[in-house]
Amino acid sequence: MILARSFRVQPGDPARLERRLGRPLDLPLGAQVVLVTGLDEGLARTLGGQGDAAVLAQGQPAPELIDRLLTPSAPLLHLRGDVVRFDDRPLVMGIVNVTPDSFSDGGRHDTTGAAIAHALTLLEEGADWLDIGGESTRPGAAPVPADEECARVVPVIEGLLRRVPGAIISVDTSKAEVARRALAAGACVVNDVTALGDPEMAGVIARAGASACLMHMQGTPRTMQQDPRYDDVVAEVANALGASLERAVVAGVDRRRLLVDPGLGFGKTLAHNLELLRHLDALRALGAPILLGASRKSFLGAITGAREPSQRLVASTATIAIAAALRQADVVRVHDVKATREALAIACAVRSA
Ligand code: PMM
Repeated sequence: MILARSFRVQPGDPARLERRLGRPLDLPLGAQVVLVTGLDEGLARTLGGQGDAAVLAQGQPAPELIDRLLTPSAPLLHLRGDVVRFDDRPLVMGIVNVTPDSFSDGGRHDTTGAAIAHALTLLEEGADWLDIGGESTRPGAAPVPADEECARVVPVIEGLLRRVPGAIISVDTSKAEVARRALAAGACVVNDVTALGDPEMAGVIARAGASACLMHMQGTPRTMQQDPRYDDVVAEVANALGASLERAVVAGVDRRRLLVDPGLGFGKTLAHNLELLRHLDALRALGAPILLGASRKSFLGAITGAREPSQRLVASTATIAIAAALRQADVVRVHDVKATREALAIACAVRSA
């Protein structure tokens, strides 16, 4: 993963960066610089760096500088103060459902302590990012009041950040109030499966300077699987996500902080899900990184015959590996982090061979 971190040079930074880059640097205190890590050696050398790192010039707003210098072949995502490029491999978002009733892991991590322990395990297994949710979106699920949802997720976010201060955390919520409190607790992304269904949501994200994932859903979790219909599922999902992106931008959200997600299983039949998976490239035209949530979903069980979500590991990792090999997913939302990292290692080795 290529990470670009922009900061003003503080006492101690020049010596540290000179050690890292193996050469003297002219870095006046207070200058704005960008440290880029995760580069391949050739590019690092071209940029005057060494190993996997380079320090880029000063004097311009860092994000624009990075955008220009690293002309991207894949979209960029601004996440906190970092710019993430997805050339290397998709990021792995580990799922932490602090719910009694999620379809796959409901009731397994529904205390603060159990959820934090699970999150730490996912980080150890290689998760880049944790998605913490307090309301099930399974088909037929009933809504949870905002206070109850906050009581589930906020202590987990706070406790986790006390243990792992740099952790990247999204809150999986469709309520602006929950998003606001989760962002105040230290989450930096809102994962909204209703793509701004709450009229206050975009304002909350904009004011916090947060990132957000906008997911497509037809209907609501209560009704979405009753009779989903589309004339052209790929075009309709792409158009709806495009409209959600524009609404977010008009409300003041930084476009570079937005991801899109086709919402597999959210108001979609098996045929719709497969059609979307086959044509994820259509979403590339939106210019935002693509997040994919296929993990353990029932459409996979409909193909393989695995009735229990926990039996859908191979199907989940196969789906993710295909999307990754085709460069059609930039972030994958998964329950099984270790297996996903292995599958991605193979897919990415093949695609870059
Ligand atoms: N799926 C679920 C919940 N949140 N968020 C995004 N962005 N994409 C998804 O596909 C998605 C989601 C349902 O799965 P879970 O109950 O296992 O969390």
